[in-house]
Parts: sequence; C-alpha cells; structure tokens
Amino acid sequence: MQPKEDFLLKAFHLGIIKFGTFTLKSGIESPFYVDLRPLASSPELLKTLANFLLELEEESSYELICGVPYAALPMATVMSIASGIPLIIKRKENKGYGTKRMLEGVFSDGQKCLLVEDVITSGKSLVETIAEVEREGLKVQDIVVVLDREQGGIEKLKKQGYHVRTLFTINEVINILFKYNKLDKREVTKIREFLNSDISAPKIKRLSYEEKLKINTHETAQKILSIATEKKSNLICSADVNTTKELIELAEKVGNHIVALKTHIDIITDFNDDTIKQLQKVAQEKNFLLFEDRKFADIGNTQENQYKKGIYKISSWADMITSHVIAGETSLKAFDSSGVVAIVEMSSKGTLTDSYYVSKALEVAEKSPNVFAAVAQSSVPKSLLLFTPGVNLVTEGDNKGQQYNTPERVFHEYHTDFIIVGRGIYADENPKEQAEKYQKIGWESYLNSL
Ligand code: 5BU
Repeated sequence: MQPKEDFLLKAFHLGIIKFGTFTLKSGIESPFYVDLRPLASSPELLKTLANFLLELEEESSYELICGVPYAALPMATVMSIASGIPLIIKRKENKGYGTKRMLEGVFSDGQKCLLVEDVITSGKSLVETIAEVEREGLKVQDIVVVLDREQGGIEKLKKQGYHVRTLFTINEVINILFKYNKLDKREVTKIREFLNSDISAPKIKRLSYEEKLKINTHETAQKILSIATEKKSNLICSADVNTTKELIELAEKVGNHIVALKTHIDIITDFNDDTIKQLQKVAQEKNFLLFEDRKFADIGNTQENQYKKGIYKISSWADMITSHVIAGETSLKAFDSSGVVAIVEMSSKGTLTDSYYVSKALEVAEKSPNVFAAVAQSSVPKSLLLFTPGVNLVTEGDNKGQQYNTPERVFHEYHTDFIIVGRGIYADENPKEQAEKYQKIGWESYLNSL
C-alpha cells in the first residue's frame, strides 16, 4: 500500500468523508460529505499530512505559511513547525478593534506566502482569501490544497496565474476507497454521476416565477411576480433623472416593458405632490410598481420618520423601498408590513459587503416579515426574491466604482429574479427601444436559467 493510500484510509476511519445524502450549504444534495477538521484529532495523521503538503511545495519558494480558517489552521501550523518557516494566522473576520488586521503574526510587505486550504470546490472562498492576504501587502503565488472536489476551482485559480497543487482529487479518493472495499460499485456510480453532472450544470434548479408565487406570500412579492408573468418582463428601470418632466416622460416610454420603476426621489429638483400624482397615474395605466431606492440605514425611529414624514412621504406612495439592514432586525419594524427590499450586497468596487456581511445581512432579511426581497450580487435563499442592479449590456463600469454584469450572467449564475437597469436605458437616445431590448434579453435569460 502506498503511503498516500495508507493516510487516506486512516483519515477515512477518522470520519473525514461520509457517504449518504447530505444537503450542502448551497442547497445541493450531495452523495458524500467531506470535513477535514477531524484530522486535528490525530497528531500522527496531521504530521503525515503536513509532510505530504510540504513535499508538494518542495520546488516553491515562500517565506510564510498561512492556513485558510478553520480546517487548514492546524495543517499550516504543523507545516510551519516541520519546515521552520514562520506561520501567519488569518482571521475569518476583522475583530473590529485594536489593530483591525486580518492577518496576525510578523511579516513585511512583499513577502511570499504559501496558502494552505483543506478542500477546494468552486474556488470562490480561496479567491476571497487571496485578495485579503494580498491586501495586507503579501504576495501569494503558491497554494496547496488537500482535496480538490473537481468543480472548476483549480482551473479558475490557474487562469488567474496562481500555482495550485493538490494532494487528492475526489476521483482519486473514490478510487482508493473502492480499491480497499470501503465503497461498493453502486455507491461509486452514484458519486461519479453526481460529480459529472455537478461540473456541467448548477445542481440547484432555480424556481420559476409561478413556483415563487406559491412560496413567496408577501403581498408585494405576489404583485411583482404576477406582473412579471403577465408582461413577460423581469426588468426594473432605474429612473435616475433630475426633473419631474424627465421622470414622467421616461415612465411613459418604458412603462409597458417594466415590472417596476425605481426612483431616487430626492434627486428630483422640482419635486412636489404632483410629481407623485403623475407617476401613480402612469404606473396604474402601464401596470408597474413604484420602487423608492431610499436605502434607509438608521435606527428604527429615524427610519420611520424618513419613511412617513418630510416632503417625500414615501410610505404614502411607494409599493416597495430599499433598506440596509445594518441597524439590525428591529430597526426594520419602522416599515410596518410594507415591501422591504433588503440591501445585503452592493455592486460597487471595494464594497464592504463581504461574504461575512452578506451572510449576517441575509439572516436579518430572512427573519424580518416585511422583507420580501434582497439586493445582491450572488444567490439568496429561496424565501427571498433577488434583485440585481449593476446590469448593463456594456460590461465596463463607470469611473465612480459601479461594476456591471450582463443579464445572461446574473440570471445564470445568481438566479436573479429581477434586473435593475439605469443608464443602460435612461441615458440612451431611445429609452423605449432599450427597455424593450432589456425586457427581451432579461426574459430569455430567465427562461434559459430554468
Ligand atoms: P446604473 O445606471 O444601471 O448603474 O444604475 C444602477 C442603479 O441601481 C442606481 O440607481 C444605483 O443607486 C442602484 N444600485 C446599484 O447600482 N448598486 C447597488 O449595489 C445598489 C443600488 Br444597492
């Protein structure tokens, strides 16, 4: 038996891989589940593993070792002890006080750091970790991974110029376990089928608007989904214009093609009660909702005032509003039962809405009964509808940080429900024609993503 096989069998007995039916974080049902954390319970296996990983990197030159938290932390520690190369510790999140650093330990700008990761799937979390480590001034060139689930992660990193070495691929693991009678043929076939289908297509099927109508029972969700199916549109036009006249003209031009008109009502220079009356008239005639992108971000009491009072009296006319969830769940009570679209992730370059923020924001959004949708640049749980701004057929952003995706991409990759398009429509010479075009592309992209 080869040393690698011996290691794998011992690790298997420790419980690092289980077979059966498991629902992963993403909602995918997987016939196996891998968790390398139990390895820390066997000093002997951890030492063997650390030596294997160091051997893989024999040719590389690096001055520091860093494990991606948490599973790879003990691995990196043992590698550091065995090699004499210093360890640095990466935090999962910034502790918010003191040095506010994401990396702990002694290092200097430009030093080369070897990253250690337990399992790589799509590569998304490694890409984030690399960015965080590089932001602290270190250079990442070499990455060593214990197990590659063969779902595109390695290719993604290689394309970006990183050297990635892996100890095992999932297929190798399956072969070894089969060879030593830890798996039978039927199980192997099932796993292979899963792995093959997983590479070619996303495992989770997105829900259609009809299906969402059955589960997203909030009144505003029901309204927008019904308009979508009636009009065959998932387009929200962002009307970022500065006068009542421009606003109403735009609403009239694009009205037939959209499910909602998104406003920043405070940028209208000549705003008055008539602005709203005219807007409501077009909205009723052309059957679309009014969506005020106010992005509330205060304590509940202030939000309530901003929502109901002042010159805009948003609560009196907006079918839905956007709100940050930064002030916590209770602050959202300010909006009664109205349609709240929670901002969980922003489209702009350098946004602070990293994966930790997004997961916490989604928790708040899901717990709040008046939140029926989220604004994000990635998939959200099916209890929420997903609105995605930063959509344009031209994918180059602007010079103030906006970043764009195409409609195809957001429907396919994020399972977006509604796209928000601003300048792609209103800044064009012919907004009606553009709205029609985005409506068509948006609808086709939605159908293709089903
Ligand atoms: P654009 O012209 O398509 O770039 O306009 C996008 C609109 O969406 C604009 O009104 C923004 O305020 C809004 N937006 C966004 O672009 N990105 C975000 O993350 C959020 C809102 Br939240």
